[in-house]
Amino acid sequence: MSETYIEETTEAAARVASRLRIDRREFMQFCAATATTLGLSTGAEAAIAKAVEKAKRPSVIWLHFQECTGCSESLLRAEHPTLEKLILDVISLDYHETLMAAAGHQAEAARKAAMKANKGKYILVVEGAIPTKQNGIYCKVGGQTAIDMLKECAADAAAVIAIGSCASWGGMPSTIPSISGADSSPTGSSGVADVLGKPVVTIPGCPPNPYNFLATAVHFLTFGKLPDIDQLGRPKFAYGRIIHEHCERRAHFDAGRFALEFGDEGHRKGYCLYKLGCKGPETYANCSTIGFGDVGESNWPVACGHPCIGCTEKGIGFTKPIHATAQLRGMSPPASYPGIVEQQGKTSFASAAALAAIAGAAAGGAAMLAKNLGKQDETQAQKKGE
Ligand code: FSX
Ligand code: SF4
Ligand code: F3S
Repeated sequence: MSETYIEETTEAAARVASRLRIDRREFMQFCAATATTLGLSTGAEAAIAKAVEKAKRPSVIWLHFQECTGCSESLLRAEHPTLEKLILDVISLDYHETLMAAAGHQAEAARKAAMKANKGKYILVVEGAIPTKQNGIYCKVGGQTAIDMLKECAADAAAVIAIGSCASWGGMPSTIPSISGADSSPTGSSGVADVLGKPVVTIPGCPPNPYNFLATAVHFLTFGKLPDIDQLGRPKFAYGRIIHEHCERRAHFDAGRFALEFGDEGHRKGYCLYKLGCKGPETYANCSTIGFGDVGESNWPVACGHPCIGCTEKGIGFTKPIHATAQLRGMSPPASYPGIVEQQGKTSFASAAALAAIAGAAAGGAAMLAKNLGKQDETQAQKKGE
């Protein structure tokens, strides 16, 4: 990087910092963290700093349907004072039902005016599922069904982002009640892509991590396009790996140390939560690497001592029983997967090697793993007085 470039970046950062009334270093830290979250190479923070300073903020129209407003809450109530300032600086939030001062006809007029003024250029963000049963009568805003409002707003949008699991795939409102004969949710709650009949960017999570939205918006601002997505519309930078891969309790999983009950010794010692139903091994998200709300450590479910419920993952979150154990990818339990708590000497080398493979351990570590699995059981049995 040339000296001029560094100087220009420093000046750009100083201008944004003064505009937001935050420290310049804090702003550069944000740019560096966003570049890292996006998986960009070193130096990309300079491009981000310049884009945030210069680029015209994209107009955002934010709709709310079947949801709890947790997506907006997590975005705007972060402990860190700069987060919401940055969000509101990076985008121009022109219509947001729960934040705008306008109400009734005034609010509807504001939405139409923003759509007209930014035709073909605005980003449509949708929070909440869309009820589709009985022509969508279960959710109406200003007399219009969610289905009609979504279609109307999506028609002239430059990009559509479904924020939260509800908008991504139906989320909690799409849960099928456990009564006989029910084969769908009472209101037919659906995700945005299903209603529009075309793929959209999805940022699942209940609520989703605000940084994933912010990083997506910054990517749009810096490169003029949305980040690469997977087949479910999820940005690959955030949903490319399972939580289990980078979990801080992973060493305990590999060594066979598990919490068996809430509050037991293993739980108090921070052991792996797999046996309590942690869905980290089958859930794609970056919770274990970026945390939530910028409040420091212990700021994601597993760090707080609760198993991941798979809230980002269709078919897992709000669907799979909360204490059911996760499917370990790459093998089919129970045939090839050993009982994690086995007497020492009973765990076969082959089954331990298979576990070691899925756990990412080297094959050579399998013997040690088998030993540890046995030891774990022995210790736990001794403590229980068995
Ligand atoms: Fe709530 Fe959003 Fe969950 Fe849904 O987040 S936190 S119910 S994903 O749409 O408001
Ligand atoms: Fe972490 Fe859950 Fe994996 Fe255990 S099972 S290592 S708690 S993600
Ligand atoms: Fe959700 Fe699991 Fe992350 S419950 S917030 S995907 S740790």
